[in-house]
Amino acid sequence: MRDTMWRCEFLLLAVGALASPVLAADKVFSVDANDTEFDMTGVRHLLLLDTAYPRPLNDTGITWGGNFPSGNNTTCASNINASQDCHQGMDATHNDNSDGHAGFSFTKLDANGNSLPASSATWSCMRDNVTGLVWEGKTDDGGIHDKDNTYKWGGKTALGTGYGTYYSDWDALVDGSNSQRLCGFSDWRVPTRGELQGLVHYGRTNPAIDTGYFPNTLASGFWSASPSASSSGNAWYFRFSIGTVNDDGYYGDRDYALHVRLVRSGQ
Ligand SMILES: [Ca+2]
Ligand SMILES: [Ca+2]
Ligand SMILES: [Ca+2]
Repeated sequence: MRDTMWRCEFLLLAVGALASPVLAADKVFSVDANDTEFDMTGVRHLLLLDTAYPRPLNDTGITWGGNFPSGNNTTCASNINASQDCHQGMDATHNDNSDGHAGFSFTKLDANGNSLPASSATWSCMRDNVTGLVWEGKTDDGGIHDKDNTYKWGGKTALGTGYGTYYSDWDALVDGSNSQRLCGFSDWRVPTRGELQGLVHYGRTNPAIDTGYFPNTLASGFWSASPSASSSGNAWYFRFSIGTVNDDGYYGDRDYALHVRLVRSGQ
């Protein structure tokens, strides 16, 4: 199992290196090598989906490391083993909390897509300055962007159509965001599994996301647009409670009522 793990990590690194020289390569080490329920089939799917991910990846948000011979090193300053997550990637090279925790870099956008200062108390969307993606801001106003809304899987912009059951629950969110030109854009869609993982802040929990830029995020499951390749009744989601994939390391039944945060890409 361990040998297979390393091989997969190498492949992920190779894919990322081709995609961008700014890769935060240690993202792949978020997989727990001691997790006996870890699903190698899932890693293969991740490879396939992320091969078409032509942009830099975010780092993990983890800024501390283990400390020899025991405990944690909260500043990542004197670890014996220098090959820890906190020494690698954007969190090490661009550690600036003024634009999002450590290596994360976000810009708040108003409803028309204009950039706002970091101090702005209200905003509609968040631009990820590392990945280039723009994310829908959730609300608590009972509207289509309300944080409490849930959906079954498979509406507009879901991937792999025609393979199994596709529900249309989130169509009102996709169509509504496009028709209102949320933040100036009309190409909103449900994120791929790789894009959604890029939002996970592995340095915190409940929710595992940068809450300074992503308020109104429930510590719960969020669908990706990515179906399971091995089961027509399932699809991939992330638990933003602790940042793991699905409930059990596998994938979720498409009739689960989960949340959705839309994304858009391009210029
Ligand atoms: Ca790192
Ligand atoms: Ca930052
Ligand atoms: Ca609400």
